[in-house]
Amino acid sequence: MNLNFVAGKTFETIDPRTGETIARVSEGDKEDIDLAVGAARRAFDHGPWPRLPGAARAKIMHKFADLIDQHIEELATLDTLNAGKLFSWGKAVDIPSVANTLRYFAGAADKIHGQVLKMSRELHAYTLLEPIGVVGLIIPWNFPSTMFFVKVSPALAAGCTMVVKPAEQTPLSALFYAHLAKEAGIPDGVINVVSGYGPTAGAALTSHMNVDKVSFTGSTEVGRKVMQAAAASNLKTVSLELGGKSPLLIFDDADIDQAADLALLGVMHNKGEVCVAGSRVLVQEAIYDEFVKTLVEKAKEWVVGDPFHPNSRVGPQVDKKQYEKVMSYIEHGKREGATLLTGGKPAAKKGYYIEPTVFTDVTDDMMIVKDEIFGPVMVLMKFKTIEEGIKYANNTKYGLASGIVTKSLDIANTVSRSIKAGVVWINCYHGFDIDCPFGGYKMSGFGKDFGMEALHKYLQTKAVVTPIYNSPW
Ligand code: TXE
Repeated sequence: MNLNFVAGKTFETIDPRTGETIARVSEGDKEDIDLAVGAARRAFDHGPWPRLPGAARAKIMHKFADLIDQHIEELATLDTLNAGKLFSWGKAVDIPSVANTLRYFAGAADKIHGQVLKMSRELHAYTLLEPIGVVGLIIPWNFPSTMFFVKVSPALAAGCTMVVKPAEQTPLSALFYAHLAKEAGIPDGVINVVSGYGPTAGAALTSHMNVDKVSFTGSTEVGRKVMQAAAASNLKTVSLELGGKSPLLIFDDADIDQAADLALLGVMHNKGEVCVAGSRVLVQEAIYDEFVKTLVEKAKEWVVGDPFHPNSRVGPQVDKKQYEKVMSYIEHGKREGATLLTGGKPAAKKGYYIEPTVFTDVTDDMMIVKDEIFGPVMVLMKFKTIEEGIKYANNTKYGLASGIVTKSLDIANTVSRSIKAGVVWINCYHGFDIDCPFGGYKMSGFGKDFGMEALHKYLQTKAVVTPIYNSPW
């Protein structure tokens, strides 16, 4: 582990509860990415990791997971301090799940095999699944631990070596994980973490000639740049998990209490800084008025406050830039003529806290309806028929996630097949599991994180063909 980068520069990392500096972190740039890619290349071309039996890789991955379990408190603390995430959630859910993500993919490491093919001619052929090589993993700040492991774990299981670029807002837990990887016995050069900014360190990774694949989670804008850099350099493969403006459709037969709880969970969880946030809530007209009353009442349960406090449900936005972005959308919504049902203001004098906010009386062309806000802001719309609900739900450039609340199996089946999104949650929201493939349709990107599909992103197929008997091929 080398925490001193070439130029010796550092940048501040802040505590969003106060806006104050927690620490200065080494700032990696192009030269550091070069060194890290060089180390990963050597580890891939000559090191033990890709050559170990899968079971041996799995054993080390299990040790890595056990070490995470031993440090749950510290890791949850780092993500709360650095990203404003709820400590109770980090301790109970986020950090234990990342250890389990490692274990899930460790379980696959010794089950990676090709197929014997039935050829139409006198040829014997089979496929080998080989690790893709050196991978660049660029991760965002909203789930610093989860995103680190949804990318690192399948890449490790596949036998790849990697350079991870954590978001500049949240480098702390990633650096801790690099330290634990070493302690677990991951060989040198296999996981390289370079903290730094996107346009410098991140861009250097995406355009590097010696990187074979980039897996990126972040904004749609930058996703586009990642593809361009890949195309302009060595045509490395790319997978992208980008933004969303996900719809939650609530039908007339829904239990209103349950629906209001789900709607709030959908968009307020992790203070709305969730790519799958159910930020557009579409309610069928017969229950609309009653739903609004219940929702506004229940919004009060989403207490804003210090994410270390056990009663808080909404922490601060990650930094000043995101806070200002969300506040400016709220101001836009007011100016564009939407009705503010609740919230709409900063929630504290210090730090980046924003009140849970709900707008209604919106139209399709409003920015608050079209754009990903990435904060605790819901827009509420009314629809008449099932067809109209589906039309509104699909009226977005994004296609990451969606939800349906209904008691009718017919509605659930019809609507889930009509929505253009990578996941449909029926009578639940944020129903994630490591076994369930996750990734977008449309401009929300392509390539799945989670599930066995994620492992296959880090593998490539080689066909091996030989004559069955000595024929003149
Ligand atoms: O994202 P960026 P930002 C959305 C969300 C948010 C908006 C902006 O709407 O408000 O994006 O957030 C790295 N080459 N999402 O500006 O810039 C960067 O360093 C290579 C949704 O933080 O996309 C970080 O590691 N990499 C999203 C990562 O990309 C570059 C999560 C994400 O940052 C780069 C985050 C470049 N040119 C934001 N520029 C989700 N899908 O969950 C930046 N990066």
